[in-house]
Amino acid sequence: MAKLPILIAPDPTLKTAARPVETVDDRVRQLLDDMLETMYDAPGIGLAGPQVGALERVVVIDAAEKGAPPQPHKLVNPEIIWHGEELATHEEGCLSLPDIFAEISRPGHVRLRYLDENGAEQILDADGLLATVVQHEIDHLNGVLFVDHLSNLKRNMLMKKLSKQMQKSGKPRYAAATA
Ligand code: GNR
Ligand code: NI
Repeated sequence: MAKLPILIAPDPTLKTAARPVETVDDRVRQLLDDMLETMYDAPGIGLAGPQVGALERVVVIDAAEKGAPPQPHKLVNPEIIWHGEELATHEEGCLSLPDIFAEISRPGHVRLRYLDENGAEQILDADGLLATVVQHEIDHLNGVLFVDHLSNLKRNMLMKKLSKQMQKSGKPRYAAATA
């Protein structure tokens, strides 16, 4: 197991679509384990390949309530095959957009097809927070961040806030950014 560095926006990798996994082998299983460790450590309730620099369609999620037993999901090549008509609104955050939050509306119920860590096809029905996180993670696989669902005005405002925060934090990638 290893903790992986998480990319922070605006990193071009986060805007790039990820390629499907061809074979679920030991390398992919190791990546999924490392991603779960990274997610729990962060802490977060989801993490997608591109966030750790892997442009592959892999996702880990654990949206179990606090105090409940852990419910890790490892999803390879996840695809939404159905979504309900009703929208649900949740406040979203993202490990690649630290301390940025916004309310986002998405289908409240989705059905997913994916490969598990043994390469077997599975179906997952998700509602509530899990449905939100599944859609947030599949967006990452397509180079989409939750702020991309907002108006340009709101997104620009939040990205400016992030840039200021990162400069203040002294993270080397941001030290040279213009004020
Ligand atoms: O940890 C996370 N919490 C969260 C809260 C509401 C909606 C989506 C998320 S996912 C996020 C972790 C993350 O950035 N996954 O890509
Ligand atoms: Ni995210």
